[in-house]
Amino acid sequence: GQIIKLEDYLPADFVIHQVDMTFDLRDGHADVLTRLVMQRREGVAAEAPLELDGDELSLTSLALNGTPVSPQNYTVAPDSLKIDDLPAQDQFTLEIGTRLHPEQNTKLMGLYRSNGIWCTQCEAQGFRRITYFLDRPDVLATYKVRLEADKAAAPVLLANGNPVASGDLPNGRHFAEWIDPHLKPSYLFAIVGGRLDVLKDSLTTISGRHVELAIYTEPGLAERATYAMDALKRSMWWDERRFGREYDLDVFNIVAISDFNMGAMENKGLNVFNHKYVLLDSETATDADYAGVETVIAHEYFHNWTGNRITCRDWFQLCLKEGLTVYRDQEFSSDERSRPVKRISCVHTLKANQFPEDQGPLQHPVRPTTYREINNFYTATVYDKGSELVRMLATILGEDKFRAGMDLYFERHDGDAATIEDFIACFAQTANMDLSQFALWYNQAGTPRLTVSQSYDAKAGTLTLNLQQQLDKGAAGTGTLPMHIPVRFGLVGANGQDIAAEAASDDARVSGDTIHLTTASATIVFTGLNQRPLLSILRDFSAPVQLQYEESEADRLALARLDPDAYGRWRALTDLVGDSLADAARQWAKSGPQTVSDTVLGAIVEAADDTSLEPALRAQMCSLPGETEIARLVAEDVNPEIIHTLRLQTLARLGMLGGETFRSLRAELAEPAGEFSASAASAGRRALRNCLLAPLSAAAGRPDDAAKQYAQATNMSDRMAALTVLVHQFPQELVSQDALTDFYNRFESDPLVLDKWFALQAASPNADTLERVEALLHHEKFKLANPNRARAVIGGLAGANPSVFHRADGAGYRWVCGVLLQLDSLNPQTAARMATAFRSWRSMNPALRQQAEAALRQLAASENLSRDLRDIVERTLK
Ligand code: HT7
Ligand code: ZN
Repeated sequence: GQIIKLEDYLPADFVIHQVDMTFDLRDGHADVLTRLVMQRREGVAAEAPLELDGDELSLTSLALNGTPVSPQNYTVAPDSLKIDDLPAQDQFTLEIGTRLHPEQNTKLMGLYRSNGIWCTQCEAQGFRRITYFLDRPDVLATYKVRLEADKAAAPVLLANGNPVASGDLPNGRHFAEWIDPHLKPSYLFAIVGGRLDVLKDSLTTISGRHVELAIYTEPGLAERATYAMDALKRSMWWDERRFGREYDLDVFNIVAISDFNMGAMENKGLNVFNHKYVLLDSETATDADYAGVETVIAHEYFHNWTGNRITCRDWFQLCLKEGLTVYRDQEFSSDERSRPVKRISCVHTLKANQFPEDQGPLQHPVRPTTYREINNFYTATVYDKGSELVRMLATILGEDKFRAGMDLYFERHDGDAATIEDFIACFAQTANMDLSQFALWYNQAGTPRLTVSQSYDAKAGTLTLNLQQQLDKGAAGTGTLPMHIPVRFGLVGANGQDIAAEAASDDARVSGDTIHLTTASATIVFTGLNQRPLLSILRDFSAPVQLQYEESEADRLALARLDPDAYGRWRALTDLVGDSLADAARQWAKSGPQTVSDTVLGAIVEAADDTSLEPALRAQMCSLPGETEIARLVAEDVNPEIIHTLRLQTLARLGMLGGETFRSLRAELAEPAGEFSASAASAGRRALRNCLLAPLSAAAGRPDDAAKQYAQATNMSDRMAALTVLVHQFPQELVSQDALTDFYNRFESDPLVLDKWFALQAASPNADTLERVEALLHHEKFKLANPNRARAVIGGLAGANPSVFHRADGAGYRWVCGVLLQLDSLNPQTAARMATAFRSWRSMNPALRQQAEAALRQLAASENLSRDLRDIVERTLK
């Protein structure tokens, strides 16, 4: 496939001032008439033709200024339309007719039907599947849209912007017209039509604008959008208070859709969501689902300013909207919930998803410079590392200067298609700082190693810290220059309080609680210390680096107990537990079974029981790292089978050691029936109670507690926690099979809950899982074309079941590749995303590496691979 390069960027030859579209929606096909008011950009050669993008399109008419274009003057193909002989300077109108077949659109890009509902997905390049267009984010226009459909089939007709007209038409049809007064790129275009229920509300913005809010769902489900609506209103208020950003239309509509490639889409005034991120109640959704809905609702809403009003000049700048908007949604959740708990969960996600990407074959900088398929760049690096870069900027500048930079960005670039350079320039100006070294973070791929060593001189009362940064060249081949790394820290005294740290001779590299490391190596001396402090390093995970720090077990244990910074306590304990498990796994592979020390497990028990900490944090501290996480720490020659057994045995030993404590905690934390609250505090108590069930059950070697919890559960968090223990720890027991059957019978008609049922079985670490998963593919409720269902089964196995995916005989790899090939013919984007499960194949042991490579090479040899899947497979093999 063709490689697109950032360095080749040129503005389009033509501008589009106005877009008017009419959609005639019918069963079987949709006719689209698009009227573009265009003009050649100043300075462009008069003879330059107009080249429009298309994708699988069929042209039905073409007229220039009202007159059909003669066939000699244009060349048309499904993926392009080239028109010659256009006016040299004047404005002209181009009318383009296209016929679409939404029911056959299984790629779910462009116009498609989901359970009968007409809906669109245009980011990144879906608009070109609706009409021929300059389908690029720097072409901004205002849009007017008219929708016509059968009134019974589609009583609701929605588009971007504000509604301006509606009425009846002959033959039981009707129409609706919408105008979006804001300039927007085509990727933010959306229409929806169908039989939909609605949950309505309204809000008055800070300047007094009345906004009608509506969440549309499939029939009968609107009530389940209540929490999403509440999250939306809180998001709108928060953006006003925290960033001074106000909403700008009369309506804000959200539509929940069953078939959707990603989480949600921020189309102007008409967000379209995967229904997973809208529909909730306590019986069908876990606390994690609630938190996910809050985050995604906020994220898409925040895009209204960071993404929509200020968009990206080109797709290389994707992190400009995504990294920044993730930062904003994380800040929102931190303010709404618990800041340390949110931060820990983000760091956990970053390490689990972004670190392997950054350290493997799919590595790319936060702002990439080349791509073959842009859909494959909606990655953890662009989103999550992108957010970390914004957070570092806030740390380096401080709250006020950061806010001033954001204000300038909003003011200077409102209505623009901007770049990362534009963004950084705003902060450089308001802070009066040279941020060119910081900007390297956007261009240099990879996770820098931050090596820290310390020495304490009791006589002199000094602590000398040495910090070194090193970035290795990885798959992306980008630069390795030292970057600006803000390292937050604390010096903790024996009494558990921070000691005021004085850097020798007012070292300018130390400012408050932050060391600004800008060189490859730095030595910093702290003076005036009358005791050896505990070094609490990289607090708040102030930079996305791999910390290499020879820290004694005693120091880690002490920090896990004493650090006044909650993140610091979690960091010390999880590093201790993680390293202990990784060391044991490595050693096991060499010389047989190993265990983690009782001291380490005792620290977990102590954290679980520490009532000075909030329960959600205690749950984070006492959950053992997952198998994939342990594999990441082992780093090379990984044996997933050993890790699986080691983890299960460690869980059992933790359950033995914590027995009494864990049981009484579970009793204390039990919630009186009928008193469900979705609040973060209640969710935290459930999280702590539920995370103790796994070790207790493993220690008992019996499913009784889990079976009892399953039977008595009154909410989905408790039910899923119990069912997970049953299915994963006691797969052969009758109670486990009965519980699975009960779960199915209860929720058979609820697709979102059924996804959990499919995923849980695919993630079950058993000898017969592959056979069971194969059978699931033939289950009457399995539909490969539905991305959530496909992700549940393929992702459940490839992403959440390491000991089966990495089976020694390679059957797991072959099974996944086989299903991916089938999925690719329906939905390349989803297939490509699932294929990234192979990204760490080189860290496996030699026998597994060989199996993985063989399976991938066989997949690569398939003739009809999509560009999406081929791009991932070929880069993974490189
Ligand atoms: N900006 C949205 C990205 C998105 C997307 C991208 C490619 C294909 C389908 C898609 N659906 C949504 C989501 C977001 O980050 O807010
Ligand atoms: Zn986004």
